[in-house]
Amino acid sequence: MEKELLYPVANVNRRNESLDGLWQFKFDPKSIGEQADWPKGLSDTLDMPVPSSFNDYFTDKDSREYVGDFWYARHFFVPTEWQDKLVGLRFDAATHRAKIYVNGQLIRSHEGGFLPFTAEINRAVHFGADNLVVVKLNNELHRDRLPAGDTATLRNGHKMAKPFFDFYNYAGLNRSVHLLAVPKTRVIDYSVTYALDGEDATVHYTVTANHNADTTVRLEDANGVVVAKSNGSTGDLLVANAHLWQVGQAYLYKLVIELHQDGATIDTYSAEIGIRTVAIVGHEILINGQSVYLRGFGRHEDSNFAGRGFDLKVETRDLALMKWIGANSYRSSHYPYDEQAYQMADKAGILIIDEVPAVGFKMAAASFLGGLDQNFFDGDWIDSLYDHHLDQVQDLIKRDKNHPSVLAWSLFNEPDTSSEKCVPYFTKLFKATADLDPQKRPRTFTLNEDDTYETSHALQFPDIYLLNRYPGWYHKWGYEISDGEAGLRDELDQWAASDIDKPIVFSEYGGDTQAGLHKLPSVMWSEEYQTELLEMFNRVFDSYDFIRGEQPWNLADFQTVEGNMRVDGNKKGLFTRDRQPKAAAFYLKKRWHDLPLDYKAKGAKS
Ligand code: CKX
Repeated sequence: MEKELLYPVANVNRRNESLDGLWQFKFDPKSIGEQADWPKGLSDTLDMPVPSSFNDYFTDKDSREYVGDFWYARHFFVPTEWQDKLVGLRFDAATHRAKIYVNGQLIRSHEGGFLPFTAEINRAVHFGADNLVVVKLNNELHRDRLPAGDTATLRNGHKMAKPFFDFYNYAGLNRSVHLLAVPKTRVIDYSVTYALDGEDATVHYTVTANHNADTTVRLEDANGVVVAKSNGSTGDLLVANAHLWQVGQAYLYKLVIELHQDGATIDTYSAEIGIRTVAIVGHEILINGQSVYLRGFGRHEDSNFAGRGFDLKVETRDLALMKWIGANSYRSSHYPYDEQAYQMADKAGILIIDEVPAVGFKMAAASFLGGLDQNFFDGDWIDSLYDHHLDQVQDLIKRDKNHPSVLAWSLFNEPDTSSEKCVPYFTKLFKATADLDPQKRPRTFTLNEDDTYETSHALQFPDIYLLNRYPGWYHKWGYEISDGEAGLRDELDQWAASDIDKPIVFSEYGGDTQAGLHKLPSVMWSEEYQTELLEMFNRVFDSYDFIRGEQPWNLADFQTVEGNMRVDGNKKGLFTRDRQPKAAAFYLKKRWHDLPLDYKAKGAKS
């Protein structure tokens, strides 16, 4: 079960019970928990909601900023009827590293705070009785882990997070916990690829089971009518008059996989899929062969109280805001989001650039936030970091490969590519991940301001260029914005003069804006300045044919470390942290609703 990442379902063969709710919680600043028998039960605990980050419930600063080991526990009941099944605990995310104990026994460990894992617990569990799960978590940051950072120790002995990235290091059981029971012979993975032929489509599927069994697969349309069937662990489902998944007009089929032995159905797994193709041809991003101009956002899983805890209510509001403003895409900056976000995007026809938490791979990011000066890819942490990085790309693609919403894989955010020292790492990672996605979707990463056509040593790697650019904010700001625009055009003129024949998407740009601050004429931080800044970028985007997408930073204001560049967080949101529009949101709404989906396509109306 350890390497199985299928999203939990409940059906005639499978059980899936939620363990969300109030858990016991306790800090362990001296890391004594294991010697003190905490795996057998916690005493003197607080109540902590799951899913949630622990940080923002506390009213004292030492607790909110706590870095180190901390523990969660709760009781759960396992029915006797599950004795012939494999029983597991599935953590949708535990940030950043976890050890899982059941009834005092260590079951498994996991590194990485944004991807799911399952602990198989049969050897420890009491059937027909009460059980105890105790989780030891740790939220320290290190240079050889994702996301990258340091953990400092203050003179008073308290540890402190020093992220090399610009979002608050929220931690805890940030996503749901499930109690699962699955058949001993079962489906452990599946994948689909698509070929379109006129009005028809072929869905090529592969089902992986852990033991031999007869496999049947059927495809049901949105009304539950079976439109194609096949036998065997790999095969083709031929769909006449296929209803394609389109951007903004999603259509989902249900893929139903069954395993049979001796005439009995021993496992069933079903999931929604969308028939569509993805291709990059020259400057075009093609979905089903049709050019799509991206508009949308970089986002964060971030909200009041729950921190980075996934909240369906916030995700629902965010999707409503994206629909209102005319967005068709987002980047899961800077980590994989909760799986429910992808299911919701599948239904809404939203495209996702799906990112691993490879953020902070740049020492300038550390000095921007704290002060260091060395090339990141020259550090002695690189080999160990690479192993963690590859592991997370593998899990990301395994987890998300069947979502029609996933457009591309983003393997880094703003790594330092301004020196050739990055090249061996990039070469190895791009090679090792080339065949992971059966749909062969584009792989990419964002290029920071310092990494231009002239300076980057990694331009050979991405299939789409993602540019994060901040003229008008981090340089050439305020009254100098016209020089910022001229400089941006100079850079784009170099791209235009090059022989590079790939799309460019602006994956970050914008400026911090205090909601409610109005100034005539504008000044930085005012709502008027944010609109003027976006207008400047849009003039530039409209002048270059190869720019095929715009994703301003950020959908909403979000929390960061405190510092002299931040007033209670990053305020570059088009919406406030409580998801209300700033003035620039109305401006973008007009632009994005007016732009055709295939803006700039060859032969398209503009
Ligand atoms: N890009 C100069 C990464 C994001 C940050 C954004 C910002 C930076 C800018 C790089 O995670 O939030 O500073 O607003």
